[in-house]
Amino acid sequence: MSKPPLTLYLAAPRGFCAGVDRAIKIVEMALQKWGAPVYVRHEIVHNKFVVDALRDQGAVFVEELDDCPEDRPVIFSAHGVPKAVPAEAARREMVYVDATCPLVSKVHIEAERHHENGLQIVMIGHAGHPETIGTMGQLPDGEVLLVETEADVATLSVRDPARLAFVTQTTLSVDDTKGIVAALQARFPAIIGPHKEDICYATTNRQEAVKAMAGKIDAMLVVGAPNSSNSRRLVEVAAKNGCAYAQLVQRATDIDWRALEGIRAIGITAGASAPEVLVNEVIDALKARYDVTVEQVETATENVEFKVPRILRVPA
Ligand code: 10D
Ligand code: SF4
Repeated sequence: MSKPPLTLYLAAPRGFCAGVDRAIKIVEMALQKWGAPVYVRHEIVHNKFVVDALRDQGAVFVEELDDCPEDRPVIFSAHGVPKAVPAEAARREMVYVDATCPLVSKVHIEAERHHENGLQIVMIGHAGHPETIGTMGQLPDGEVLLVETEADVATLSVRDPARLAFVTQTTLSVDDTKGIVAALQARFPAIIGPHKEDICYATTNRQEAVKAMAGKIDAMLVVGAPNSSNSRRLVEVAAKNGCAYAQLVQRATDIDWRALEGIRAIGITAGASAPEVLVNEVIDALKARYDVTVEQVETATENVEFKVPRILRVPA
């Protein structure tokens, strides 16, 4: 029986960003330098397959510093950590490597600078997400107030409306964040912030590519993990921009084939923490059922690269 035709629009850029690349490299280099086990506080990036592969090489993933022995190195995940975490590691005289993405660290520095200037900070982010916890944890309690929605802005209680700044999580929806920033500026006209927001280049580019294809596809598959903020935003962006069906899949076995019945065009992208091998697995699964024609939708090219910390560049 002949297979039905399917046009597969492949988003570019998709998948690993420079911060994820660097964080994975840090764990691999630490294992080479110090041998196993190397401890990692939190999933180095939000992807089970990346984590499993590193675990196979000798990384041990824990949620708290207290779960690490003092005589083994510990790595902090790409999402960033509250200031108290490296401080505690130093107090316990542990060897630690901070894999926080430099673009997240930039937001930490921004928050500190505003605080030094006497401003209270409003963070736009998702409650409970490790990046939000890390950024808010750069400053004493009460110095950073969290807002998640425009409605939160309306009920926000601040120390002094004339002395405020805002920062954001790096993986938010660009469009939703515009609305929240506008609500903050309307309610607190003196609020200081970055030029637009702190959403990073990788998040912005992946959302742009999805927008460019959303109108011409019947369905969208986003390769990524359920706890990956940037991946989940890509599903929302597809749906909000006219794609009738958008699903987050960790790998090919997650695809809901019933939901895809009758489709003629599909979009594929991957979150910043999703390895390309899983994208290829999803494409191969589609090729097994459809007569696939692949078209790239390239809306930007990326050539960002971050150096690993100096401690890993010198032999043990
Ligand atoms: O949940 P998330 O999008 O913040 O993290 P994930 O590990 O999926 O992707 C990398 C993004 C980081 C480390 C935050 F900027
Ligand atoms: Fe860094 Fe952006 Fe990647 Fe997060 S998504 S790790 S901020 S480059």
